[in-house]
Amino acid sequence: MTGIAAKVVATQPISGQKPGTSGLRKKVTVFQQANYLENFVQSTFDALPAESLTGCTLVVSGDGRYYSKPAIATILRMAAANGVGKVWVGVGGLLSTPAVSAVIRNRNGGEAYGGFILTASHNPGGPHEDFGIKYNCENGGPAPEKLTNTIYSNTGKLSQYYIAAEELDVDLSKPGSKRFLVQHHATAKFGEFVVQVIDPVEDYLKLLHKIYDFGALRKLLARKDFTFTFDGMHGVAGPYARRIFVQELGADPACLMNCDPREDFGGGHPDPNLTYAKELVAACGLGDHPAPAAQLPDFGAACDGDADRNMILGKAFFVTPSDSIALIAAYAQEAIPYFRSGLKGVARSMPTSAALDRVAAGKNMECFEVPTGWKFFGNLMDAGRCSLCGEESFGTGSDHVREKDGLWAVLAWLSILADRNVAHEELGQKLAKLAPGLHLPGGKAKAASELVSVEEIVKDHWAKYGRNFYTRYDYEGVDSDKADGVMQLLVKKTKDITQVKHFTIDTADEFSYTDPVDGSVSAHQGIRFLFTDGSRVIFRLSGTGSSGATIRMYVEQYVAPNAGPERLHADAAAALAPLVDVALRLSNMKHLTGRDAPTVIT
Ligand code: VG1
Ligand code: CO
Repeated sequence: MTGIAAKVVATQPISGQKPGTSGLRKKVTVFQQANYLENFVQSTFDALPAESLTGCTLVVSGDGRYYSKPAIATILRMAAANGVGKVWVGVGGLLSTPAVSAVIRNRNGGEAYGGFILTASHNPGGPHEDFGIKYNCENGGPAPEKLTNTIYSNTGKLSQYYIAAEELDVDLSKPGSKRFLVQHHATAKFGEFVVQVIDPVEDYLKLLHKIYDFGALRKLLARKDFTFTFDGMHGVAGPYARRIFVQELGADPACLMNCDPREDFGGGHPDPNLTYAKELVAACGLGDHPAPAAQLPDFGAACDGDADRNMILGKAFFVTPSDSIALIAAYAQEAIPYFRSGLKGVARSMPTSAALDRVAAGKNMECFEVPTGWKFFGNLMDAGRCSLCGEESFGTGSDHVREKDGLWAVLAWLSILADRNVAHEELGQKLAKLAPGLHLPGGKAKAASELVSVEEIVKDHWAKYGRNFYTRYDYEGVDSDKADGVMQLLVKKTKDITQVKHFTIDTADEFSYTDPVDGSVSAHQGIRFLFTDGSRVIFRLSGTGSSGATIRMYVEQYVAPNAGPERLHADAAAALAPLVDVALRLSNMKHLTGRDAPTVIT
C-alpha cells in the first residue's frame, strides 16, 4: 500500500464560528466558503487532548442533508492526517443523532472516542438552506460548553490545518471496510487509517430491544382497531422507522409517510410541529384541512431531520411536548421494561412546562431545571441522577443515550398505549365476571375490548395532576438589533415591574444555571417572569438559527385538577389568551419588532 502524505494548509481565522445551542449552523453557501468547514474541524481536533485523539475511533455521519457527502469526505481526510485510527460512517453517510450517540457509547464496547454529527436538525436543507456540524464526546453527548468554548477560541487563532493530500476513495453505499496508509502530521509517520461503513440502524435497534417490550408493541400494532401513521419528514428517521415499525413490529408499510431521506427534505421544513408537519397534522384530523373523522389514525407521530425530535398526536388531538415528557415519566416504570426498577430523577429545560415537576413531586423524585439545549442534561445522566429529560421544543429522551431521541419517544408512547390497553382489558374482563353491569373507570361505559385512546390517557393525567396550558410563539427572522432591543427592555422590566394587568409578578430574572455535578455556571439563559398564581412567561433568543434572530416567547398557565373538567379541557389558545396578552405587553413586541403575529405557534 502506498502511503498518502499529510498536507499542511495555511489558513486564517474565520469569524462567527461560535457553536450555538446545538453545534455550528450556517447556510450551505457559508460552509462552502474556502476553509470554512476545515477551520472548524481543525479547531475541534486542536481542542481535544492529542494523546486521546491519536489512534482513536470516531463516528462521522448525519441526517443526509445537502453538502453532507463533501463534508464527510473532507472530515475523513482531516481525521487521517490528525492521527485518528478509525472512522465509522453510516451507509450513505446516514446516522440519526440518537444513533450516533448509541454508536459512540455501545459499538464494540464503547470503542469510539467521539463523533461529528452533520446536521442542522429541524432547519431546512438544500443548496440555499442550512448545514451544521456538532461534536459529541465519549459519553455520546454533545460537547459541553467548556469544550465548545475552547473550539470557538481556537477558531479565532487558527493558522493551519492538516489534511490527507489525496481523496480517500470510500464506497459509502454499502457496509464494508477500507484501509489506508496515511501520514500523521504531528509525527510525520505513516499509520493505518480505517474507514468502516456500518449499518445505520443496527446498534440503535439493539439498544431499543433492551429498553422496550417488542412483543407487547407488536400486539398493539396487530389490533384491528388500532391504526397508526408515522411521518419521517424526508429526514433520516425514515430508514429507522421502516426497520422498527414495519420489519420489527409488523406495521403495514402504508403507515409510513415521507420516509425516504432527501437532501432537501422534499423542500419542506423538517420540524415536527403543528405548523410544519402539515401532512401528518391533516391526516390526524387537525389543522386547516383535516381528514374526515372516519379516516383518522388512533396514533400519529413525526420526527425531525436528524430524528431527535418527535411530535405525538392522537385522533384529532395534540399532545404538547411538555405533557408528553410528564406522561412518560408517570408511566415509565409500569410500561417500559428499562425503567422497571424506577426512575433516578427527571429533568426539563427551563422554558418547558412544570407538568413534569408535578409528576416528580408525586413520585418523590428529584426534578432538575436546566438551560435550553440537550448538552445540559449530560452531566446529570452521567452522574446517575436523571433517567428522563424533556424540552418543550419536541425533544424527549432518556439516559439510554445522551441525545434526545425521536423514535424512542414514539415507542415510549406506544408502550403507554399498550400498557393502558392491556390493563383496561384485564380489568374489564375481571369486572364483567365479578360485577356484571359495573363500568370501567373513566366515567364511561366502555367495553373491555374498546381501545383506550391517546386523548383519554392525557385527560386522565390532567385529572390527576392538573394541566399546564402551554404555548410558544416564535418570531423568526427578526432584525438582530430589534431582537436585542426587546431583550434589553425585558431585562430592565425584570427589575422594575411588579404587576401586569391582574397578574402579580412573584419573581422576574435572567435564568442562570449552576451545574450540580461540576459546578459550572451558565448565565443569561432566558428572561423569566414568574407570577404568583404559578403561571410563567419566558423570553429567549434562539441559538440554532443561521441568519437574523428568532425571539421565542413561552407562556404557561397551571389549572389544578379540582378546577373540574370544563376548565381542564378548555381550548388552549382561549385559556392562554390573557397571559399571551400580558407577554406581548411586557415585551412591547409589536412596536419593537414591527411584527403583528409570530411566524410559528406551537
Ligand atoms: C432549539 C430548541 C432547543 C433544542 C435545540 C436543538 O434551540 O429551543 O430546546 O435543544 O433547538 O434542537 P434554540 O436555541 O433555537 O431555541 V435540534 O432538534 O436542533 O438538535
Ligand atoms: Co433535531
